[in-house]
Formats: sequence, C-alpha cells, structure tokens
Amino acid sequence: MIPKLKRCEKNPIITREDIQDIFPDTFDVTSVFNPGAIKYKNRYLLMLRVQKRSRETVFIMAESENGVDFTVDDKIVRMDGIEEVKEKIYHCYDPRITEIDGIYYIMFAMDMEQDCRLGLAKTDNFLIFEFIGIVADEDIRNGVLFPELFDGKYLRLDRPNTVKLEDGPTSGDTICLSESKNLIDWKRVGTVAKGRFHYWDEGIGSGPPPVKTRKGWLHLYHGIARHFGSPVYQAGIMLLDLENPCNVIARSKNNILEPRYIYEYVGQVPNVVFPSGMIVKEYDQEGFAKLDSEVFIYYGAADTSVGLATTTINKLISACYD
Ligand code: BMA
Repeated sequence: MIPKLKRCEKNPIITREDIQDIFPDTFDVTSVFNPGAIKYKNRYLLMLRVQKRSRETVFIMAESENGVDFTVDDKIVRMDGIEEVKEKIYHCYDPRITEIDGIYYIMFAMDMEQDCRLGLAKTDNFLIFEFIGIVADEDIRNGVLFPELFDGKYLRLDRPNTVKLEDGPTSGDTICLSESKNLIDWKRVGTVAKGRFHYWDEGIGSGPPPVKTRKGWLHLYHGIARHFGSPVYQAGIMLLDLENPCNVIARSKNNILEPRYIYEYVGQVPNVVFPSGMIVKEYDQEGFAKLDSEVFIYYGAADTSVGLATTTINKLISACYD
C-alpha cells in the first residue's frame, strides 16, 4: 500500500509561538490545535482553537495565500449573541466550517455545566460572527454540516457521547446522520458508521465536513484505539452514498494518518492526530471535487500544534478501498 498522505515539511505549521498576546484575552498561550478550515476569496482560512494557560479556549483566525504559511490574526473571534446563553459555557472548541450558498457556518463543541453540546454560528465575511444557537439537546460532539441541502433540509454528521470512560470526558463510537429544516431543531435520521472494536477505530467521530465527489461523499474521520491503556487518535476515510449518506460505500481498513513524528507523539495529549479541516483546491462546474485535485488536510497534533498533510481526491477515494 502506498502512503496516501504526505506531511508538510514545515510541520507543525502553527505552534503556540505563532499566537501573539492579545490584551486582555490571550497571554503566552499553551497550545493551538484542531482548526476549522475553508477557502475564502482565494485565501486559505483557519479558525484556530487556542488554549490559554487557564485552560480556557478562544478561536482565532489565521490566513494564508498558499495554505502553508499562515498569518495569525491579532484579535479573537467574538460570536455576537453567545452572551445571551443563560447556562455556563466552559469551552467552545473544535470548529468545523461549511459553506452553504455563500454563508459560512461554524459548528463546534460546547462544554457546558451538564455535558457537551453543539453550537452553531455563521458569518459571511469572517469579521462578524453571529451565534445561531445551541443545536443539540444531548451529550454530543463532532458535528459537521453537509455543504448542501437535501430536499430542502440541512444534514449533519454528529457523534453522540454515549461511551462513559473511566476517566476523562464521555466519548462515542457511532457517527450518526441528523436533519433539520431550520438549523436549530435536529432529528436523527440514522446511523452512518460504528467503531470497530480491537482495531484502530474503536471510538470514532467526524473530521471535516464531507466533500462531494462523483464517487460519493468523502468523509474523513478520527478513530480512537483504546486498547493500549492510553488512547491513540488516528484518521481514516470513508465514502458515503451521494443520495443517502447513511449508506457507507467503502471504508478504509487501515488508518491513513497516525502519530509518527515527535510533535504528534508528545504534547498536551500524547499520540493524537485529529483532522478537522480539509480544503479541496478544485471543483468542477457542478460542484464536485475534481478527482485529480490536490487536498490540504489540517489536523491537531497532540492537542498542541497544527499539522498539514496533503493528498488528492483520487488517493483518498482509493484509500477507502484499502
Ligand atoms: C477529543 C476531543 C478533541 C481532542 C481529542 C484528543 O475527545 O476533545 O478536541 O483533540 O479528544 O485529546
């Protein structure tokens, strides 16, 4: 089997050293990881998860012309309206960005008093962000919107946190499909994929939003091997049916990215690659990713820094069958 992903030679491409102090919000931050990613006006944008030494989290935008060398913003992302939420919000994290008809939606995890929820915000310029609401009423994470509507309904992949671990937060082993007419109220439609006990992906959760190809929706996800004592986070890929994404056409037997370099082995949480952003360079006129298009995958490394791996749509599709 040929390696499907190639790490960027400049990895990790963003580290805590790149985050400047933003008075009074950030000072000498601990880490930056798990970014959302999107192409906007021909520029690569990342929404960075930046963690302070208080362990509070803020989002900061970064932008680049080539997808490799990023300039990090000197202000934090503020979501208008989030202050109206009555309950305590501890952390907003792991943003995933999806464009639907010129509006950019950001779905993210929210650690609240009772458990974890999904939050949704939107922007059309990456300067002003509007908080839409809390869009889940169960313990859940890894919500990602599809980039188009299906019969007038929004679809998302999400991952209920139904697995209670001995220590640490609740996790999950099932990726589900949910639908909504208004982006606020969601109904579960079905199960997409389950974790594979004893293998690399015992626990699973969606990565970046699915990418439409002529062969199906490409869905990059993370898998957690739990049988080592301390978990190992890796990435894998599956192809979902274009009409009914609950149907998995093919799923990689092997992971396609696993911790192998020091910045992935060692850090705040060791042995983690966590893909959360995927930028496809070229789409055809009908909105399908071109098979020979280059793809940039952005991932959190050891919950400490941001890594980049490159590949093509063709290679990702073939990995689904490996
Ligand atoms: C998951 C999420 C991610 C994190 C990963 C590894 O449960 O919390 O944000 O990167 O664990 O710690």
